[in-house]
Amino acid sequence: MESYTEKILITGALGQIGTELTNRLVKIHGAENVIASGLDRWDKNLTSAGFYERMDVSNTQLVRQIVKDYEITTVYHLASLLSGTSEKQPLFAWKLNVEPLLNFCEMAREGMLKKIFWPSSIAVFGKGIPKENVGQDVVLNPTTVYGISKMAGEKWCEYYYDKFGVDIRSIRYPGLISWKTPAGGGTTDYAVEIFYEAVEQGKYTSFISENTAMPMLYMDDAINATLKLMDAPKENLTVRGSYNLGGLSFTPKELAEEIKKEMPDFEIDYQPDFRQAIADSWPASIDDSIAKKDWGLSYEFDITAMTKDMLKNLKIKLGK
Ligand code: AKB
Repeated sequence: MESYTEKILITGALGQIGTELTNRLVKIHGAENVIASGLDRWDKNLTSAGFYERMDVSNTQLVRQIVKDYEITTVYHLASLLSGTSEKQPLFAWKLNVEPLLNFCEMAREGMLKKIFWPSSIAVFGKGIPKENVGQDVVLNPTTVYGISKMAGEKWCEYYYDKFGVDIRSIRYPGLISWKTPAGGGTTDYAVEIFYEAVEQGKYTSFISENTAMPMLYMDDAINATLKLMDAPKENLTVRGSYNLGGLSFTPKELAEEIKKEMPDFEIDYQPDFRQAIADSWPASIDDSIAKKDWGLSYEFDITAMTKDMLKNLKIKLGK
């Protein structure tokens, strides 16, 4: 394997995944080798990266310049508009979710980058696909703007690998649950909001109906999986679009029951909105056996351990 010092650029570094991934990368590679970037001002409480670039990831020339100036070898390109927000701004979502990815693929093709991570989503599956244990290679049929953009992105990743050997790696993330940085604009976000509202109000109104199961994952497991995939020997990888990642599968009602074990007075009711139709088009559970076989995907948190950890940390964070 070629050995070199990794210089890492993270886009979307102040987002839900970005903040936690950046801090883990700093622990592994040192702050001097990690450059965080995002649209907002640098919040030093959120990221321990050695450098921060305030940049619009759609600004092709600026991004190229930054990659050049810092001699970046590896990009974690996380900036993206999630499913709910994408439905409201379809053209912008397409532009943001696809074009900057192509810019990074081009830079890798030209030899400016060695490795790229790019997140896809369970949103690629869509209507008419079996609900349970959905396999890696089913026909993709997304019916949302977000799902369409992620499916196109996966195809571009495959194309750049097949044609030019670009080493781009990807995971189809399920809904991600975490307490450090709130999620924003997703369909699975109910599973984060519910914890904030449980701690702050003792009750929650879910925008997803009680019996709708979706695949979910605790952030610690998501970060571990991402780093494991990026560390895996190239020759072990058989998927160059994006790996299925199943995590947990539960409904709002089941999650509320877990919260009630810790907070018996917690109450939930249901007022589904436009995101229900998005959830209805997604799988309830995913088969991730190929990721387990190729690069040793594994999980630490089940729904009970996750619920306990979320409530413990949020109570501290929110001073409750
Ligand atoms: C969303 O709900 O849009 C995201 C996702 C599953 O990709 N969390």
